Amino acid sequence: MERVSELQMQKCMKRREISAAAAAAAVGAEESAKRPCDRTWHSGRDGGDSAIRSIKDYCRDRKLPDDMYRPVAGRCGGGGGKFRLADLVDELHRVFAEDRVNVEYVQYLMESYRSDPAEWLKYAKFNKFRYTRNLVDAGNGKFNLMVLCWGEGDGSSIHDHPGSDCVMKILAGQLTEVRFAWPDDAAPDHDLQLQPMRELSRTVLETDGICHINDSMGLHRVENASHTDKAVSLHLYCPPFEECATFNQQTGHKTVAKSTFWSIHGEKVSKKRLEEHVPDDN
Ligand code: 2CO
Ligand code: FE2
Repeated sequence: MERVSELQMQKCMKRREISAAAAAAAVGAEESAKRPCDRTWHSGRDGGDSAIRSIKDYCRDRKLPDDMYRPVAGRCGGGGGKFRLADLVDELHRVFAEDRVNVEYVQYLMESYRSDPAEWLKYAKFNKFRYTRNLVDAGNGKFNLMVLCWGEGDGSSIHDHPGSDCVMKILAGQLTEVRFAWPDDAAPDHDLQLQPMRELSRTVLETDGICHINDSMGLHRVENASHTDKAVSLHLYCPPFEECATFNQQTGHKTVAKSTFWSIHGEKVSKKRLEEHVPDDN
């Protein structure tokens, strides 16, 4: 594996702990930009045991407390029973109460949850024209958790995740994540140039699959390529954001777009409130 450059290291440093994609950063931001849905650990056959070990080793090496990271119910000796959506939310609140959070552990939690429609159906509110964002939990201000509903053929535009880590999990159907390199802002006369954006990778995510992205890993577009099936996904953003940049694939031109909710805690947001923020396709 390539070593990360000094510059990339500095870029990643700021979020090294929150984004303990740190392990990913150690692997190399450049390397991870080439890989879609980079996962810095693999739960494998041991049900996540190695993930917990690697998270704890990471913390120990850096003299960070590791006692808040533990196996969850039903996984690697974490006790029997089911790890429900409510358990996921509780566990997220527990770890995000700390100043620093290991994103590998957040990935582990998101993967450990097994999609059960009975638990998330109340949040799954569709719009026939575009994908919807439905808030499940506002966290403690450090993260938020939402259900996204994708009709047949729906897709986002190419966008960033301003300063945030995004962990996304498929709850139903399939989604395709297309990852792009950032446009080259350094190019002379960038504003005048038409530069098609460079596609880095394309990954089909199946139900219960997860994916992780932050700005150091590139930009992405998510789409439901199916013309017969809807799709639903669960997204955690840390920290939450209210707007992001969207990019024109042909020119790389950037626009700022509001990220609005279609429903909050299962209640549809009023038309008036939605009209105050005309939703952009982000
Ligand atoms: N980031 C997009 C949004 O929050 C969804 S694509 O997955 O990150 O609307
Ligand atoms: Fe996204």
